[in-house]
Amino acid sequence: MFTGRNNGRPRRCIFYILAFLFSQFLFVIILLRSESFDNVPLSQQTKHDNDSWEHYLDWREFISYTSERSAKFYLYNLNLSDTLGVIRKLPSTRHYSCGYRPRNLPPPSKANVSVVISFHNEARSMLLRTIVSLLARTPEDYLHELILVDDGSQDVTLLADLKRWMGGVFGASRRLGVQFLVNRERKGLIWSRNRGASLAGGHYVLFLDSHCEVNEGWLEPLLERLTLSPQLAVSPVLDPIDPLTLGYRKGNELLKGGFDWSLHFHWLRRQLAEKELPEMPYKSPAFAGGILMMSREWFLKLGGFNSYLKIWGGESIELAIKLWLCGGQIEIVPCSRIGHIFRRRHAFDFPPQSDAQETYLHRMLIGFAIPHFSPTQYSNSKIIAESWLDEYKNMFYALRPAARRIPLDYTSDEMQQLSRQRQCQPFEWYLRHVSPELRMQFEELAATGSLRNGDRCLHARQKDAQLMLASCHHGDVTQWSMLRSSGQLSTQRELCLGVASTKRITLEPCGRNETTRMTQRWLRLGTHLLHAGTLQCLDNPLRDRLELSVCRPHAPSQSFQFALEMETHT
Ligand code: LR7
Ligand code: MN
Repeated sequence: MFTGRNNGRPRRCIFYILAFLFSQFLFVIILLRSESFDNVPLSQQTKHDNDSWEHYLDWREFISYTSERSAKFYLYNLNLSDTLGVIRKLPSTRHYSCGYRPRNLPPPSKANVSVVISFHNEARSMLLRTIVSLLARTPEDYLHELILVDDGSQDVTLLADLKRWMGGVFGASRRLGVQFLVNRERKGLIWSRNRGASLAGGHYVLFLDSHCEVNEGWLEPLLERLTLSPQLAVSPVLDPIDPLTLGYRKGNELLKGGFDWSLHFHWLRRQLAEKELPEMPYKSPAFAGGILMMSREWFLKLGGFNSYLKIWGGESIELAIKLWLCGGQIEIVPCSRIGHIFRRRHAFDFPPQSDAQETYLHRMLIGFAIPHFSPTQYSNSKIIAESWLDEYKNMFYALRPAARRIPLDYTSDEMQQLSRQRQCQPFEWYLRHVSPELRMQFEELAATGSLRNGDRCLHARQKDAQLMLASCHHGDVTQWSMLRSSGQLSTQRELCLGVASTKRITLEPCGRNETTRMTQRWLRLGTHLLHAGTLQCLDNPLRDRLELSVCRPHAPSQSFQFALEMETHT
């Protein structure tokens, strides 16, 4: 009996141990399947393994709450975005040597980054992919925090839902902070990014759009450059993601950022110096758009993005100018790659403006149909010109005469004070040392702006490029540029005034070869425009007629005056 009782105890023990282990096993299973990942430590969240993300984050449920379902709303393929998953493998688009080159990085305690993402009406799956790609492909120790600013999105539960999925985890782990900010009323991306940066605690701040995917190893090459020089600002090369197929392509590392005298962003081809490899970091007159990283302290010392700029546009050009003029530099780093969805036009409207003048400009500017051109950008450009261009602002006004009429509740005093404090260079210096392209555009110009004959101006109609004489006060009246060396007279859309074989005046794509150049070549005799091929003068004998006729020195119908005459340079 005793033996029997003694034999029963270990058996019961084994039973209890097995039951305990089984319950633990069940608990772990339940925990892993749990929708909330409150108790999962961050170290597990940032595994560089795509499966772990699929597992812990129930992203399907999160994205299923996307309230607006039309692709038209977002201007990209929403259904595809929803099915792509929260993270996907991206092709390696950088030079193969970028992956194995040893990097000289400071310890994370001296070089961590706060990432600021402001978004307005972004699809949930797209925003999530931006965030997850960032968390999965950034070394944990260098990522100080994520600052998400919901800029008045229509999807009002978005931020709360995001918080629900992410907040507990990141809050508990203390390794990565996440700040969720919301503007109930839309304030624009410039204001939002400034707010994010002012609350950031990392050494560096990175501004990112909300429809990006960072590629493997994006951060290290940027950090390496930034630690060499505290006043440097860097951009990755942007890899285009197609809005329809969401295909990820390699961006071009032979381009740098720049702008023209209308203060519109342009890509500029760069020439490689002898022995310069395309994958090496290179200087750029402007950022590759708005995705940029720099020391937070330096950013704040420069006053951040100019807070007078409204909603969208121009802020990265303004920052680029003041960086260069006030002792900083800009580099593009081809070993760092970030994918960005390039949409053909804005996915959002601009808030209605109360000011009648601006509303007028708005309506007028829609006629311009220049991609990425907005009324706020227009008054934003005026602020940039007034703040930094010194006497060169006349170039801007000659090309954008309507900007003169925009009333601004802004004086450039603040910028001038900053400029004095930081001992910034005059704009002339930028032309000499940073952007020879912009200087050449300036030096190549003989005259520019509207072209007046009597009380009317030569105009190339927007929809069909038909030439006519229109009121000079018409806001979008054509701005012409007369080039010194080629004698071409071109519009901003690179159409040139030419003469067909029938002697008819035409508007045609500006030619680069000698023959077309000859038919597009004009000489100036006082205010007369003499066509080099026919040796006859541009004439407006009747109200809407435009023709060539024998030059008559005092004929008012042959007198054409530009808004801005350039001085001759030596
Ligand atoms: O009112 C708004 N509030 C916002 O938060 C309007 C927009 N946004 C958000 C928006 O959700 C997005 O995440 O701001 C970000 C940028 O707006 P986009 O993506 O509609 O514009 P974009 O890609 O054409 O923006 C380029 O120009 C902007 C000018 O203000 C910014 O500088 C963007 O950062 C910039 N984007 C890039 O640099 C990517 C490459 C494009 C180029 C060249
Ligand atoms: Mn964008």
